[in-house]
Amino acid sequence: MRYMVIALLALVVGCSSVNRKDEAKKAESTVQKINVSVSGMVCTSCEKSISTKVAKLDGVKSVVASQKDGTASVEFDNSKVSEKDVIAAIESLGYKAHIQTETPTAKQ
Ligand SMILES: [Cu+2]
Repeated sequence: MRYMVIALLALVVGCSSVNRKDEAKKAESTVQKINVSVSGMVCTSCEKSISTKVAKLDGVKSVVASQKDGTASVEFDNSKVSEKDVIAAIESLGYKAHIQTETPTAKQ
């Protein structure tokens, strides 16, 4: 009898984990926008090389790099590419990059 319960439990757990995986897959396939703080940009060609490099990543929709603000805002399909890939692409060019908080800042 105990084995029966265990088998039943395994079935229930198995089923619900399959469902959860499907939900996660659906939720993952969304466009996400992040602001990356980039240090080391000194001119407009820095902006351009970062934009070009990040835009080459599969799943990246748009990149706006600003030397003045020291940021790059990146829109990407997070089922294809991750924040880490974006950071790695920027850092491979020799800049320091990290994700800024996504909460809107008051400075204008
Ligand atoms: Cu430059």
